[in-house]
Amino acid sequence: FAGVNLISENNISNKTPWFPCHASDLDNCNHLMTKYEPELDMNHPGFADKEYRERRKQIAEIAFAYKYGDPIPSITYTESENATWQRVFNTVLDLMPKHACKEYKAAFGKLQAADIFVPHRIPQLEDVSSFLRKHTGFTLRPAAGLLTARDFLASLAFRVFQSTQYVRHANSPFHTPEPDCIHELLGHIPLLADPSFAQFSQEIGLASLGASDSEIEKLSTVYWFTVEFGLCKENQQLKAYGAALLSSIGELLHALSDKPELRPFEPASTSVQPYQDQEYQPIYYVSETFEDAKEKFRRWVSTMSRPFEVRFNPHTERVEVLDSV
Ligand code: TIH
Ligand code: FE2
Repeated sequence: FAGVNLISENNISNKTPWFPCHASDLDNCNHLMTKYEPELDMNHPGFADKEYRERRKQIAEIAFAYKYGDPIPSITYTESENATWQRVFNTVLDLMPKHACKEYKAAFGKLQAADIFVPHRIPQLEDVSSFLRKHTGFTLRPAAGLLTARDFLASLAFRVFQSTQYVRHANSPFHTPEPDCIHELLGHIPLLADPSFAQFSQEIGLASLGASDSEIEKLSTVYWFTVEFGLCKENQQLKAYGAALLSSIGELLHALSDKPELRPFEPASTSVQPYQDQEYQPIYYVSETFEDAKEKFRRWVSTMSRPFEVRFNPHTERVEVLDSV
């Protein structure tokens, strides 16, 4: 797919940015952001740890070599990596009953029943991918690190979640500013097994295909304040559904304390709220339910400027472009 030629209002031909049209095109959607690399960021807990940086490189190679259709290679995690997982896993077990939304808890139970979520070893992405496929059709691809928003969001359109496979540094188990597999597994995986949430995630992805840079920025801000840091209500009580809250005990307790500001999720304003990603968030957005968040999101997306619609055909794993406007 080479880009749609569009004639804009003043008759200037604009090219829509390239976007993947088939799940196999995601082989080209693996561009990394350089933020937080242990090699480059002096504040990274792994910056002075040569062994850690070597390990990161080794695991990143798997992601760079990965092609559509390959099984995800398994990793032999070290004792120390498994111990880090266990520390976070146990705190999630402690806090989840009170603070996680019901959809997260239900899927978490299924992952335990399937013997994928156990305290003493890090789950393998291939097993998790098969589990998700059975529940919502989502699958995983290994990612080498923090991807560009455009590449990351595009994969969601195909119900593909790009997941890191390395483990956070042992010195910072309860909060890290970059994604790692503990964040993906304990944060994202349970809700990707929930049909309503999976649909919401895919719709963010579909809206991103061929979007302008400023629209990508807005969509990734919506993603940030919902999928990563979202709060919701259950019987008048606040619960967490955001992955970055559920994988970080430190931030989860901060979000549910009286310190941060809470605002209702409204895509038009949420999408332009600046955020920082080094420290805990000062503002969180609260959704009534996933269905409500989805409806609001749909209404807002329909005001975006893209002059065509897309739909995903699950039989062919292809995105079809419909000339609509
Ligand atoms: N802060 C999360 C954690 O510690 O698990 C990781 C991140 C996810 C998204 C941005 S940072
Ligand atoms: Fe994440």
